[in-house]
Amino acid sequence: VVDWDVAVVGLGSMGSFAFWQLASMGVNIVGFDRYRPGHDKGAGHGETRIFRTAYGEGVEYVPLLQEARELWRQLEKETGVELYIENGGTMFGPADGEFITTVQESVKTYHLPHKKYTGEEARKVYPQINFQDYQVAIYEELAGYVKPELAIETAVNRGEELGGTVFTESPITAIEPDEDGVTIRTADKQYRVNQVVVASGGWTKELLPQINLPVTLERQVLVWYEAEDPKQFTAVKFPIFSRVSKGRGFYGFPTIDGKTVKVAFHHGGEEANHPNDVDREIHESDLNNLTEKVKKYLPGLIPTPVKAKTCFYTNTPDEHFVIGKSSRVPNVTLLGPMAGHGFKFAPIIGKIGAQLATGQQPTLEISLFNPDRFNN
Ligand code: PYC
Repeated sequence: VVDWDVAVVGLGSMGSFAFWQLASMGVNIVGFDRYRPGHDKGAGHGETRIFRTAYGEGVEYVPLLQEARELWRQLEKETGVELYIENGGTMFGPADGEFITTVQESVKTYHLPHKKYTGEEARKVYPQINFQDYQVAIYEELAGYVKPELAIETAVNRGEELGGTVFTESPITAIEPDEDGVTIRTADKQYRVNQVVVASGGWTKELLPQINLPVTLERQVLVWYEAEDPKQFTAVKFPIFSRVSKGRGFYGFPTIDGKTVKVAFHHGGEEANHPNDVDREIHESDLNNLTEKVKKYLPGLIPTPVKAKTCFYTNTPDEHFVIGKSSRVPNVTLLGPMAGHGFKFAPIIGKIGAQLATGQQPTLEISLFNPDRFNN
């Protein structure tokens, strides 16, 4: 006898959306989170997250992003909550850089609405950003930002409304799959389910040691700066931006509070082995390099940080996601780790998780994310 058909372990970015999708299918479903969904202890917080489809990390991601966009809109429609603001996005970097080259390949392959500028042209269109002459900028219409904490809470609430059960403040201490199903344990209880969807990000490695995932955590710091003239940085005037060069990124958002602009580096943070080891304090050294970048690229911001927060990525060796079933464990679907660029995909990854956990073939190609690919 099982307690539920499917359990979702981790109601963060991917898990909350899998929970919604499974509940939408009418599956008898339970979700567990070690904190409260929408918390700031993992990788799903910080007020804003980038959405973009002209993808610099691989052309293969574009169909997933296109369906993710539709599903962001679907959750908004079902709940009446605004989650995705499509204010456009500017990706820029050296013309021959891998990121910009792949952005252009994505645009070309999928006919994505866009404009291409030289650095000099881009400075005229978006004077808020001091594009360099050697850079090119690709402006993409179908880009913008999503609201991470609100999105997670909304997906979980919608899943509950559709019949799902949620346990918050309930850390799972063990996942024990066998040929007939899966036993999952908390500190004082055990439950039996037919299938489990594991979406526990940085905690996945310790929960499923038998998969031996070669992932490492990387601390990241998000920093807010005040704008001299906030009207220049509203979503109407200012797109999200992402500048990648030699594997490291610098990205930012329009103001959402009418005063400050959030920016951050993508990669280049300290490594950690476990979420508990990620340093949550903010240090002077976290802010200095970013402030230098702000001075160089965003002259309309006052280069004194006014707020900062930490989060972490769970990186894979090839920077692609881990999605699917592993041959090492039966009845388990892995949704993540997401290698530091996953949030925007949450609705489609949730849908794929729901398809896999109910024995369906995913409608989109996911072989790039095969959990068995590391051969370790
Ligand atoms: O995918 O654009 C992105 C991103 C920025 C920071 C983390 N991921």
